[in-house]
Amino acid sequence: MQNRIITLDEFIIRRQKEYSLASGELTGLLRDIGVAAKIVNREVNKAGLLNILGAAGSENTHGESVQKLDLYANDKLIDCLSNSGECAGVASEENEDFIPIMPVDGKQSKYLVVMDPLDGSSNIDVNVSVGTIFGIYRRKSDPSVACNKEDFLQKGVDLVAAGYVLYGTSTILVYTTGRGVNGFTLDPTIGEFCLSHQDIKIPETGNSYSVNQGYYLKFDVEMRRYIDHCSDSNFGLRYIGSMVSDIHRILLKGGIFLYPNTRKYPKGKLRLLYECNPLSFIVEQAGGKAINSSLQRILDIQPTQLHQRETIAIGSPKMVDEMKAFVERYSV
Ligand code: AHM
Ligand code: MG
Repeated sequence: MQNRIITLDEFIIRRQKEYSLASGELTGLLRDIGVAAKIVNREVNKAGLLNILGAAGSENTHGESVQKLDLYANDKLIDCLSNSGECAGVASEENEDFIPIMPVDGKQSKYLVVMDPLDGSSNIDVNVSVGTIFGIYRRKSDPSVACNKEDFLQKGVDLVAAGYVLYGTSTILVYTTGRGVNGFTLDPTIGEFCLSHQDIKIPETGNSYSVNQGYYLKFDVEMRRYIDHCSDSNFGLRYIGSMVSDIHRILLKGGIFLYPNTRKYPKGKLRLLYECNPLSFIVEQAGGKAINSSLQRILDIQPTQLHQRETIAIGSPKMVDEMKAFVERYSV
């Protein structure tokens, strides 16, 4: 058995060497995200010291203004992506519009990042896990000019890479470049993400489901029938309210996550570009499935807006298929 520690940086570089045509840009970009994740992790871990360090919006004891953590994470990620010139633009859940990044030292990057810098941020105040979600696309426009909105409106199936960072009992970064999914746990003693979950495969099925059951009466009848079936089958209900955490559990233990349409969110709540697509890419890479309430594969949906919302059912392949069968049977 191999006990040698493999750091995220080492792993990324090794993978790059397997591609004879790789330019190193994607490698650099993934490493930038790894650095940003460590910085965000440091701040998330300090969140409980709010009363000592100062509440968001106030000034801390050093006279510096204290930012809300989701905005802090957004700024740090954008900083890290801007510094190296490996990224041509960012679209974030926190920004109304995309942000073009100017070339650094004349380097014209062909990659773009879409991200939710701190998903589930309402959980921070109560010490529950939160996460960062990211996706990487190859831009369609000429790299010698600034990127445009159409560059970001690509289907999930065109993702070059996607990942998430879960700030939980440990901090773990999980990513894929379309050739399997690997997880790296942050060892705080050496400040490195170390390979801990190699070639993750989602279980074919599971015995838990994840949905905000408080909205049950607001779901369509076919979704209610499927939820009744989960309950009748004695499946456990697990819902953290932080999608990254729920998906991470499902990836390792099996299960299904649902965010269907409700009266409040007729098209679902979650964002196609920043949440649904990157997580669907990862789950599919691990052998799972992801579809919307109209039974369309998430990764095949053509986005028309940056902040577009989408319904989602994602997780173990057999459970998604079963949900699909319920929708087909009970929808009029
Ligand atoms: P956010 O991006 O504003 O943090 O919202 C996304 C989160 C997901 O992480 C989570 O699964 C969902 O919203 C919870 O929503 P609800 O409270 O409606 O169940
Ligand atoms: Mg979010």
